Amino acid sequence: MMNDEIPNLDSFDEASLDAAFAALEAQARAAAAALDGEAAVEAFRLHWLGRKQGRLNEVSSRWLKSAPAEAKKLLGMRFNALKAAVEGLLEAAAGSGPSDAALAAEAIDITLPGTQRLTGAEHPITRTMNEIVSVFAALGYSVGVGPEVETDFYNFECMNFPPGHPARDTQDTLVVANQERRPQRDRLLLRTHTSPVQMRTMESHPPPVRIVIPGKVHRNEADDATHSSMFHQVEGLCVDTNITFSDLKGTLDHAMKALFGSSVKTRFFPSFFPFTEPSADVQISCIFCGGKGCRKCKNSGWIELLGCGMVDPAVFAFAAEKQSGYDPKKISGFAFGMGVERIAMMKYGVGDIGQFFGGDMRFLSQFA
Ligand code: FA5
Repeated sequence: MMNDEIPNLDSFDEASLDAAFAALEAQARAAAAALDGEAAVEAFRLHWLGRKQGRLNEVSSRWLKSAPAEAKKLLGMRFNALKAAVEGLLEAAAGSGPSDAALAAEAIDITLPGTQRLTGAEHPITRTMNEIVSVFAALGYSVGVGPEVETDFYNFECMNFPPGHPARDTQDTLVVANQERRPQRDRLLLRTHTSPVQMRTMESHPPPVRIVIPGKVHRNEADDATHSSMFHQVEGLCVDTNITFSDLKGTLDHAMKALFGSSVKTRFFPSFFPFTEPSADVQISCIFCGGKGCRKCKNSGWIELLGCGMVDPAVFAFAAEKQSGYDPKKISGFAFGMGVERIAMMKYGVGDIGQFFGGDMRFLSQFA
């Protein structure tokens, strides 16, 4: 960018002025043609148009000031023309973007394979839980949720497990530490089942109620192939006038057929839960051998899948403290609760419950 110093002018006739200005414009054009990058364009601007040390400023002070009065007009016109030419060059250089060489250096090879992003997929437990919920949603059930950290009252007492009742031992419980000073019913624990949400629903909604409640539960149990200390359940509750055990059987038989195929049979075995009376365990015909007997069903032809029963009047009595409509003389209902992992293991032929939670992508990607 270094050009010669601006020479002094000896003669100010038209031809000399033309030659002097043409020489300067040629210098500017040559410099502008070689510009590469923003920094070079800025240097060009300063070199030619800079207020104090720019070449045009120097032309002005050297030539205009020493020019005789009659030449000033001619010189001024040429000066303005040169300035306009330099500004034009600058504008073209600034707007023309990076040079071919700069573009070539930055070029990318669009024929190279791209980076593959993994798309997410529903976890098999989430998928199974959603599938169960949608079977009941199609029957007109709404969906509810409740807290995972629950009080002793909701998890046990109002579900008819009084303090010290031996049925509490069937659900070995993880409790929150240092709550000895609280009344027992207010002490916090990790809910051992989704059944407390039955009561939370009834307390906030008068009958009729039809609701399914998916969620996570915790028990202080040693992990093995079919047990986990954290697992998921889907609870169901239906309360209305004239709800009978036949309604319960018909509903669950339909749900099992929807989940496992229309050839599946169900049978109901007497069982015990403090919050239902009568209570039953539901078994389905073995989906692996069609009921003939195999290793999976321990040669019985049946697999136990969930618990259920008619809502115990003692549970309605707790609900009626907040919602008078739950008068067991006027209404009745059924409830059920199923383990999501057990159902997912059956549906997908998974032999070890721990695989759902191990985070092994080789296992999980099979469900993507
Ligand atoms: C209950 O939890 C009752 N609340 C179910 C119920 C609801 C009965 C409403 C009547 C009316 P149970 O403890 O059997 O019941 O557990 C229900 C299901 O959870 C079991 O059938 C099983 O599939 C699953 N389950 C229980 N413990 C575990 C565990 N440690 N790991 C994985 N799944 C489990």
